[in-house]
Amino acid sequence: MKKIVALFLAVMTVLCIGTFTAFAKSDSIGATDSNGRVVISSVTTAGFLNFGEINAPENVLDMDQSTVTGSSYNAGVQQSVTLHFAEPALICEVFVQCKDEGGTTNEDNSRGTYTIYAYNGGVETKLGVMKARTGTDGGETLKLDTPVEADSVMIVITSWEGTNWACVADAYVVAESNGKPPVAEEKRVTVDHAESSGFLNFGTVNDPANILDMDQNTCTGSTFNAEVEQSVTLVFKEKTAIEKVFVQCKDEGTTTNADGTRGTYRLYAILDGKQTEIGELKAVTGTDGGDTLSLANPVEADAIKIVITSWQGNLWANVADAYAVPASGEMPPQGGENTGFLILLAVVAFSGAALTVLKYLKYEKKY
Ligand SMILES: [Ca+2]
Ligand SMILES: [Ca+2]
Repeated sequence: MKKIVALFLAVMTVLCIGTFTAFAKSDSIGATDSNGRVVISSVTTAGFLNFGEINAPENVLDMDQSTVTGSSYNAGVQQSVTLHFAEPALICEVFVQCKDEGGTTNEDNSRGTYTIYAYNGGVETKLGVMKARTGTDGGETLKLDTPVEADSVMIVITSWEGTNWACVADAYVVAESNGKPPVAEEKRVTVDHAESSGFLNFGTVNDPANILDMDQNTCTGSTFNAEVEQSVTLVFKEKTAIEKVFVQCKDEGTTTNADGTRGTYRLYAILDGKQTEIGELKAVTGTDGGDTLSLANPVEADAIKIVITSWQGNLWANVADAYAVPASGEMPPQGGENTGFLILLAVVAFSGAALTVLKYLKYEKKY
């Protein structure tokens, strides 16, 4: 019985430690490490023979020049090493070095050439050609004139001299500044047209199209009327998953509410004619006006409707500008949100089982 319990406890400990290690690892994944290098989630190779650990693709991540991935040069196939990023990043440098085998073949102290490509959602960009530099201070850095957004980088061996393995010993990619591509804030969903309802029509003065020009002086609206639905709708060119909506009202120099707002907007996503409330925003005025609604999960929509639900003062109930931001694709990893909870469940279950066994043992001893 004791043996069984000991075995159970050992298995439980290993499982718990394993789970925690996996969790800690996945939790620490970010765009870059402390050196500003892009975090690599996996490495794959093509065109090399497989010699197991000796030329495992991961050897290119240990910054140990004596471990490599590669095999004899074969000009008939594409021999390459691909670094897959944990998250897409804006990159500015690629470093590659080959094994230092004491001797060099080419006059310039290199063994061959690498051609470097960046991929972003399957779209290929050739970044440049580098020498396969050897020597203990080996390696070469390809600096990019303009940062490139990428989710992976491929190093292709395009020439090799001598009989030594065509290989990559180490490689890393440096991210521009914080490494996050400047996506979400810049991108806006393409709008086909804007519509309004519940306002009096004053022609160009309150034309619905005024909310598309990002000019806070032009707006659509009229005196607040609680009896009708006063709204503005952005009709998208095509169905789009969105993650943010920005709305600002006209800056008229004064504010009515203590918090610098004029009223409230209630926002709806419209999909196939069905409208779903997605949240509320303050009608923020002032030259730095505007407020952004960030959605916890992307919502698919054909259109966004902004309804004015309250308004203070005599100024027009209005919308000056609005836009929606498409979902960036930086979705949390599948199940990522639940990992912590699952671990907690596992630990509780294991602990419960362990306690039961221990209690049973005590009971057995007693009687
Ligand atoms: Ca290495
Ligand atoms: Ca405007």
